Amino acid sequence: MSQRTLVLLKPDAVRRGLIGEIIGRVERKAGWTVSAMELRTLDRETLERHYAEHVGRPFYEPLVEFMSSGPSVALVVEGERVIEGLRALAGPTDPIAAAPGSIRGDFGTIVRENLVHASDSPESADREIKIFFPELG
Ligand code: IDP
Ligand code: MG
Repeated sequence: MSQRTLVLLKPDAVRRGLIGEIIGRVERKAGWTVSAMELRTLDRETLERHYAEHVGRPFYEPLVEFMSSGPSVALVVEGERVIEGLRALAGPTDPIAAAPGSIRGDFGTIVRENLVHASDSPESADREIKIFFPELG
């Protein structure tokens, strides 16, 4: 079942020079391909759309501050069960709870600065791809 998912390499990942490391892990999965990519500092409006479900939560404002603090890399990745697969590659939200071998488990310690975003469902992937790459609709 080939799918598309929206991945963000968050500002901490870019600042720490982990773009290649993280994209390398994605590329090494058989048959997965990067089909769109852009380096860009995200503005509040884009982040409010992207994180709409979290607006008003206590962690929302600091999350937007962090996510707009420097450039991110936005990617569309395509391939077999890539939505579920990218969430597994990333690991759970809390990097301390994330297993070693996952991106968050290998590189993170702070919940907010957990290196990557990956769409959590086909509906989220469609919605999020439209935000970052409207031309892919
Ligand atoms: P996810 O990225 O694993 O899907 P979500 O619950 O959708 O996690 O939260 C979005 C992002 O908000 C997380 O990746 C993390 O950066 C941040 N976040 C979530 N919960 C907390 C929290 O309790 N404290 C600080 N930041 C949080
Ligand atoms: Mg989420």
